[in-house]
Formats: sequence, C-alpha cells, structure tokens
Amino acid sequence: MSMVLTQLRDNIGTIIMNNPEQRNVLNSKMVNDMLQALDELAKKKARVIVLRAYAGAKVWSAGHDINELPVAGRDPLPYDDPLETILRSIQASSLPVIAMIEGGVWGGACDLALSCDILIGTSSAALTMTPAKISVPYNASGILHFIGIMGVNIAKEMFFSAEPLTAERAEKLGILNHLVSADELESFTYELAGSIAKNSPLSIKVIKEQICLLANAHPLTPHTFERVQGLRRLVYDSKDYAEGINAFIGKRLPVFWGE
Ligand code: YZS
Repeated sequence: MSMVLTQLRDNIGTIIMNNPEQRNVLNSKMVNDMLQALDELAKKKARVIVLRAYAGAKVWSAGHDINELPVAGRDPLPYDDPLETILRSIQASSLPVIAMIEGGVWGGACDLALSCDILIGTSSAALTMTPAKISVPYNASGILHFIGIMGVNIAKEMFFSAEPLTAERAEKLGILNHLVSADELESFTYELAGSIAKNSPLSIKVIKEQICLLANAHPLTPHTFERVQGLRRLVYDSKDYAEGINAFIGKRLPVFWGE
C-alpha cells in the first residue's frame, strides 16, 4: 500500500505523506512512493504541487529513517540515498512545489522542506537539524543548500545545537514564506497554488531552473571536494557515528567520545 495519497484538482497536484505510525519517516518506500506521485502528477499536467502531511500531523516528517542508515564506515548520505534522491527530484522538478507544513520537521526532512520552492507553515512547523545529535557528518550539497537559504550563522546554529528553529523565527528569517494559523493553512496554501496554476507553466519552469542554476553556481576545486569528503569520512568512520544510531534504536541518549 502506498505511503502517500495524491490528489489533482484545478491543475493543483497534492502529495500527502501518510505514514502516521512512523511519523512520515523518509524511508525508501516513502521516497519511492513520493517519486512515483511526482511523476504521475506531472504526466497528468499538474501545474503546481502541494507537499503536505496527513491532516492534523504533529510531525510533518521525522526525516531520514535511522534504521536505514548504513553501519559505520560507509557514507550515510551517498548520492543514491533515497533522501538525496527525493531532494534532487523536487529541486529539479519543472513544477513549483509548495511545502505545506503542519507539525515538526526533523533532520533530512528540513532539507526536503527547503528543497520545495515555497514554504507555508503554522506555528507547529519547527525545523530541527539533527546530524550532530546522532553523529552524522551531513553532506556538501545539503550544507550548501542550508547556507544558500539561511546564511552561514543560522545554518551553524541549526547544525551545531540540533535545537528547533521555531516557525516564528523561520518566518522572520525568510525561511518560511508564510506563517499562518492552523485553520487557514489549507485555504491559504491552495489560494496561492491556484494563482501559480493560472500563470504560464513554461515561464515558471524556465525561471525555476534559472534560479536553481544561479543559486547553486559554486565553484568547487577538486582539492576542496576531496577535503570535504575526507572530513565526512572522519565522522562516518567514527565510534560516535555507530553510537548515535545505536542510541536512537535503543531509545537511550547517546554518549559521544569525540572519536
Ligand atoms: O518504536 P516504534 O516502532 O513505534 O517507532 C517509533 C520511532 O522509532 C519511529 N521513528 C523513526 N524511525 C526511524 N527513523 C526516524 N527518524 C524516526 N522517527 C521516528 O516512529 C515511531 C514513533 O516515534 P515516537 O518517537 O514514538 O513518536 P513521538 O513521541 O511522536 O516523537 C516524534 C519525534 C519525531 C519527535 C521522534 O520520533 C523523534 O525524535 N524521532 C527522530 C527524529 C530525528 O532525529 N530525525 C532525523 C533523522 N536523521 C536524518 O534525517 C539525517 C540522517 S541527519 O540526522 O543527518 O539530518
């Protein structure tokens, strides 16, 4: 059974993450179902996509499935990782994607929300970046994504503290496009989606790709790339990496040694 529900009305496609038991964790099944839904809605000529959780969700998405993180010694976020795949698909989609956020957003799900083109949330839409909580190094494309959207200082605070960035602060920082009340979230989102759906899809498609290309135009020398990879290996080869995952699975607080 699919972990997402899809709807299409007035050229507005909706993808509903629908796995309440596991708090919409972005496991490979959820991601595959999302990719399929994106593809289907594009084929059915949707002009804009709304990505949301099931109604009343306390958690929009709990992020990467920690049970699917590889054991120590292997890159936890490789290019073909399900989470990385959905992030690239949303960023590369010719359709504008609106993240309609009700409930907490955790770890890689923050990157998912930020990969959408417009973010609309309620006061429950806190964003918590968790790599340091489970000793994961994150990765270059993700870190650049955060820096590009919120600047270095806020990105550092989110990654270092693993504390929630409240929806109010996210809106003040321009990370959330709109902060609305729970009872107006749906109508506000679909009204904006409707105004987008009325505009030229070709123009929007071309402008979205230009913005993506220009925003991601970072010259990276081979030396820089190799240094980044070497730094990440220090973490995912570490005892702390295994400890972070085992602590989560064992439902206990991790004890980090710094090695
Ligand atoms: O015990 P059962 O089988 O009922 O399953 C529980 C949780 O184990 C499961 N679950 C997860 N399973 C795998 N990976 C996850 N990320 C994950 N999150 C939750 O869902 C069932 C219900 O969870 P509860 O904890 O009982 O639900 P609740 O008390 O409502 O708390 C919800 C939250 C989301 C606050 C809590 O589940 C939580 O803190 N989950 C971990 C959130 C997290 O740290 N996500 C980041 C994962 N890491 C990444 O995305 C990247 C690798 S990184 O860290 O680099 O950003």
